[in-house]
Amino acid sequence: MKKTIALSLGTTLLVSCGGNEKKQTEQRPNVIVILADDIGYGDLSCNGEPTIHTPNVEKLASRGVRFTDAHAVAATSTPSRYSLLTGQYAWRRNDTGIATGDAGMVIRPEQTTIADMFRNNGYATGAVGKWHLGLGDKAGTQNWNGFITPGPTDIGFDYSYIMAATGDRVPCVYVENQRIVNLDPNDPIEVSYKEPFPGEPLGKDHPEMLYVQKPSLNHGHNQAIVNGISRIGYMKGGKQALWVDENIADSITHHAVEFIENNHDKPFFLYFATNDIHVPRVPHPRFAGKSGMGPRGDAILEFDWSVGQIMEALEKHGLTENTLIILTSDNGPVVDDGYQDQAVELLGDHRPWGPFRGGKYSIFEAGTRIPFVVSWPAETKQTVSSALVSQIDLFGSLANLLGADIPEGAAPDTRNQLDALLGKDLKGRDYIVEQAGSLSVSNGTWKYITPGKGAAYNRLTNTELGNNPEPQLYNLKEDIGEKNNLAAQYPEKVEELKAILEKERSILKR
Ligand code: NG6
Ligand code: CA
Repeated sequence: MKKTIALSLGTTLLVSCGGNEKKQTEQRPNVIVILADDIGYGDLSCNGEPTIHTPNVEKLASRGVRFTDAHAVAATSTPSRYSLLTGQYAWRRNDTGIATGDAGMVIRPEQTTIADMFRNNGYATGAVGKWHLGLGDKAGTQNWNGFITPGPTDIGFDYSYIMAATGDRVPCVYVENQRIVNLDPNDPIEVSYKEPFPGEPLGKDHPEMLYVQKPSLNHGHNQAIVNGISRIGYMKGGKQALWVDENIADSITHHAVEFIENNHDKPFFLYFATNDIHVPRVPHPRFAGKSGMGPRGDAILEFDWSVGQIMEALEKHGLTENTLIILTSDNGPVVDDGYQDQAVELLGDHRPWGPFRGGKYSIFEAGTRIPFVVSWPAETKQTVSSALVSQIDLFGSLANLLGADIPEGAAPDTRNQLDALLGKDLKGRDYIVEQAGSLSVSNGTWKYITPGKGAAYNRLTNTELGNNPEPQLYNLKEDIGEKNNLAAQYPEKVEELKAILEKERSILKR
């Protein structure tokens, strides 16, 4: 397959040398990464849970490869996104944890990202939706009232329309091409993660002002109040620029569709990172009450709608066949992530984590084993693949697809797994490395979790984190729920997997 693609791109290049520029651009696939937030393996009906219906994702999967053993690199957003975009494991650095809303750029301008790779190869590039990778040079020093730099354009994105961090972190505004949208210069915005602004009411003191959603008990989320919801961090001013929570999906989907429309006649790379289904979950009234599971389920339906809008836009421009869509999630699911949205009470029989143990924040499988669909109608057919794949390999695989070189030293951890992604190789990687409180390594059958001092359980979110002072070894083929720790029984397996991890870690010391 790889050969065929290389050949077809090569052939087109020849045609282009003959003077037909248009032909070349027509044949290179557009690439869209749809990155959901906190959607678990079991949250999409294509993965088999009968409790929810996500028809657009099902339609996408019916034209592509649906993976059962695909992984994000980390069980939270910032390190997961960092790894996907840079092709470097986030755990190689110590400053890639969950970013505040005023964090400086986590990915530094001098790094080469997957977006740089596309841009350098003649693609139009866009980032729309949740960012959570920092903006500006250093924490707390951004010029929120002017041009915020460095920003997405410095790491490969020509166009950006983003939320700085998460829905529950200030500033609650959209940033388009590194300027806050709709900002009234007479009402400048101020952001702090250190000190509250005198005179600005906080959620912890004014529960009566939280008319949309209140935080769960002891969860924090009790600082700045925006639209009747208290958030993490402090902000002041910028009233006209504030987003409306129930319109976030509409707004970012609209901008993603607009990016497709503006670039339909040239190859493009779109990184579309939805806000759904992160907290606070405030879906538009057209989805409210539709899932029977409260806002969490309704936000899943809203996510599915966004996917449908992207597919419709492609269809409208005749781009369905030659657009490669990768649909996945940044980390596993969580039910109560800090707001009183009835997610626990209304969950019923739904299993967001599917058959896996743990969830978001966890080194058990549900932390990083995420939904993953690759659809490129010109090249893929409906397949269910148990190949071991990781988001770390999107960079290397797509570089291979383009015949692009990755500069020396960049993206050190990414590998070419294009055949696995397109469903031609059903084995995938030899092993994957995952990160939560501890690190783990899995070869698809055996999984080793390094001993860790962190808490075993997160009582706020009701998650088994998987940390254990003892080494853990699970046979995922026989024990998908990671219940039987076989480390004492198979010390040689522990050594084998530990050695892989040590080798990976030693790359740091080169
Ligand atoms: C946690 C937040 C959680 C969520 C998470 C980041 C509290 C108690 N919990 O600190 O609500 O925002 O960070 O989620 O504040 S992520 O998907 O972006 O990584
Ligand atoms: Ca997330």
